[in-house]
Amino acid sequence: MSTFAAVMTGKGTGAIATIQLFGPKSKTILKKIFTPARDKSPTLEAGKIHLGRITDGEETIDQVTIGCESGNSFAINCHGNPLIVEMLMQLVKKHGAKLIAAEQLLAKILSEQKSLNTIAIEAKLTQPKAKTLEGTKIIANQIESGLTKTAQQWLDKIESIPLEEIKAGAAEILERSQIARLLIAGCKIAIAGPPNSGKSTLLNCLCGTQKAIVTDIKGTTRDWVSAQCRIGRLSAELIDTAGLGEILMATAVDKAAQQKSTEILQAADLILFVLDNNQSADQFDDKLLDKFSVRKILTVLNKSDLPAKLDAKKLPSVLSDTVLISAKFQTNIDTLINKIQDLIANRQLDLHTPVCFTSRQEELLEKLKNARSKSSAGAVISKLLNGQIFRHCEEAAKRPTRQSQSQNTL
Ligand SMILES: Nc1nc2c(ncn2[C@@H]2O[C@H](COP(=O)(O)OP(=O)(O)OP(=O)(O)O)[C@@H](O)[C@H]2O)c(=O)[nH]1
Ligand SMILES: [Mg+2]
Repeated sequence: MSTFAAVMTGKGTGAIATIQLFGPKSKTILKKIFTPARDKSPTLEAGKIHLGRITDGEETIDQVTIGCESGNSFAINCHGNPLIVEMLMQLVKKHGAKLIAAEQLLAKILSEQKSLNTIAIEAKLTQPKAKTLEGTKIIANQIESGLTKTAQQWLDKIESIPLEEIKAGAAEILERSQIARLLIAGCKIAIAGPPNSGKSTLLNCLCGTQKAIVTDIKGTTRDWVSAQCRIGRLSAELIDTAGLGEILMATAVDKAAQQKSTEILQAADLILFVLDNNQSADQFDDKLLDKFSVRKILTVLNKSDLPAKLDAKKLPSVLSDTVLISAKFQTNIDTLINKIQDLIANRQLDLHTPVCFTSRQEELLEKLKNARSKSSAGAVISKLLNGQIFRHCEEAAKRPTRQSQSQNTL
């Protein structure tokens, strides 16, 4: 097995950074580059922390502490200047370590821990990326209880539980996981509507900053603007699409922007269709609605501070769920936020309930839902608990991430 190194702390400047060395040659490499402050020949045994310097020949690169986690795993805690981190990475590379991304290294370390099943490893890899606190708790709970416990119970009692019960259980988990996914990975909300209705003003109002340019000129937003923000208990990527109103007379550039807008609309978990309440209901072309393949649409009647000229009853039925606000004066935004939450994640989720949270688990539960025999169901459940970790981790191992790419080329 090779020896690997990765920067485990976030990118950019920080007070400290941690480089993890993992693999059979880790200790040998450290003995060549680490000069301890006191004990001149430290054993680097597990559980100890040593203060000292990392040197490249005569040159001292940084003062560090070395955390000895096991015989082949060491944490080099150095100063957080990215230039120092880069020099240390190049030094360990020179001595034989392969530079990889933090997630890949974590996957390797976790895979070595025989006490962890595959769901637990995936949980530990996915948890740092969860977009909401509820999401992190849901994932943590899948290790001891949740999906692990359910899968283990199915496997233990495979002879006595009816196949149909297992299949129904898998279907239920898949269904429930859709809400969990929104809490773990965040959701996408597209803001669409005719030009000048207040889409960009609404984006700015919901994310609390001036992300998108607002003017009274129709078609101000030519491209799409996105912002990450919290909406109640949700973490949402809000995307202000380019005005779709003039779709029929689009120029080539507009067509490209509108094509992008169409893709965004189709990938969204919810569309906020913003209309100007100070204009009549025919302010948009009905053909626009053909672009909406998602079922969840909330019609936002904007500019409630101006006289109402729009008769909501005249709107097509797909736009019948409405909320009246003023984005400019931030009126009724709480009602809008509550409606968004209800539409996206209308159910509270018991945080201990079994859910799946990786594409590998999802694929296996789909197979389980359609299993034809007890033996095939058993094989799928075994894979769920002890199969190879999810594919994208293995692919990531082949394809260096941007972080490790820059480290390799510098
Ligand atoms: N009175 C009033 N004016 C508003 C409100 N919301 C937006 N506006 C105004 O409407 C105009 C258009 O707002 P934008 O947010 O740029 O509209 P848009 O839908 O993004 O427009 P395009 O990017 O051109 O499609 C600006 O002058 C805003 O100040 C509102 O609640 N009340
Ligand atoms: Mg705009």
